[in-house]
Amino acid sequence: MITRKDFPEAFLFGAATSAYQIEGHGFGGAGPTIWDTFAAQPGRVVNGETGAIACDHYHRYEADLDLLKGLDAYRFSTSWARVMPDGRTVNQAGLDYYDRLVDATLARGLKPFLTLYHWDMPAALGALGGWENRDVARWFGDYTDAVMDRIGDRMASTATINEPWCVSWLSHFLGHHAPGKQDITAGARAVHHVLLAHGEAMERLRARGQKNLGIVLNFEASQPATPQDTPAIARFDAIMNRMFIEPLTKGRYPELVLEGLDAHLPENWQDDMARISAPLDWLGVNYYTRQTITEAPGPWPRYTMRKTDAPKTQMGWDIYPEGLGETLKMLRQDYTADLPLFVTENGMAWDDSPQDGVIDDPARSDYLFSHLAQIQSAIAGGANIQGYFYWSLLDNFEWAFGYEKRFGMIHVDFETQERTPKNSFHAFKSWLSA
Ligand code: IFM
Repeated sequence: MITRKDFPEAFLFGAATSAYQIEGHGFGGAGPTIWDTFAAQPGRVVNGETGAIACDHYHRYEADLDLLKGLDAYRFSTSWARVMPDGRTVNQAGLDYYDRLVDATLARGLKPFLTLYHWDMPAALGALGGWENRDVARWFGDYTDAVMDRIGDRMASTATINEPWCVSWLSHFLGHHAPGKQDITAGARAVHHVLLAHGEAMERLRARGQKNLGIVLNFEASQPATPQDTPAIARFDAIMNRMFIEPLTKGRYPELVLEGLDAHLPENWQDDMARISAPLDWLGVNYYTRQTITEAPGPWPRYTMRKTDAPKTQMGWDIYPEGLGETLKMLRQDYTADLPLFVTENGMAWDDSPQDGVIDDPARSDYLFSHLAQIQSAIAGGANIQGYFYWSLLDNFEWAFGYEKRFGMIHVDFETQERTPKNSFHAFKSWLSA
């Protein structure tokens, strides 16, 4: 078993959360988000649940951050709709809250890793077309400035957007997340505008002299269901794993993406590529699982997922730690070379319930340490990986799955808001201090 000492001394260990999933969006003058609109539509979110109360972190952040003592860093997000309830006007109470949160983070010796967008677009901007509207880049730039005016002086690191693939493809083409569209043109426009908004925010952040700027992308390993499915794998890999990193680092979309999206991208998209590919200081890598892919009839992209009998999490996701090693290798070879990487999310949902006040979750400890071993071995092979954040600190609002799926290292009883650290959290903390 690897130890803390097998990692470079400066390597950071932390935990991650996002605003809408934990804060309690009903408090502090936050405005409705596209997730509130989405959850109000029957069948979109399990039980129609929302982030209105979530973990009530808005009132409990001091005690929650106490739990993190002994770790090095805390990855959190600011909520666009809390800071700008109608998408334009600044809510000072929202900024006051983040001011307090950042001070409380620093007071516990934790480095603040900010993500500016983790999916809570103000509903008012969603109504104007959201990510399909090119103006979103300017709206996001204005929001970026409002946040940084208040807390930019204390950030160890800032990411523009969390998981552009989910913000665009999962939400506008696959329809699983807000706004729930299933439309290839909406998907293509959202893909491009998310990148453009990132480019705009990077310019604003650079102009302010902010340091340590990046973006967080999600990646999945893959295997073909049969040898005949290799072409489908290439299309899956292009859309899932290369559709954002290639524009960001090389200023172009992968050929296999253009094969399906060229006709649907906004006019003159090529003119934006220089802004989109401005240099990053680091890349965030979110990794959870592997997919088994097979060819499918019908329109592009003509692939689908196959179920396997591999061990699974509560989400039904295959547990495949080697995929993290494969992803880190692919990134270094094909795109990022020596750019610093952070594993900004990795973790598993499990059907945890306290037994006499104890939550024994050995599967989560195994998941954690087997993924850390992949990172350690990548570093030993020369990869420049500088930190790891477990997803998530707390059980929380798991988007379309509501509160049913528990990713936390800390159990949350959503009736009483009682927190109970799970055994995996105790194991992580003692591993860190050994
Ligand atoms: O909960 C999400 C998070 O918001 C983004 N990345 C994946 C997590 C688990 O699904």
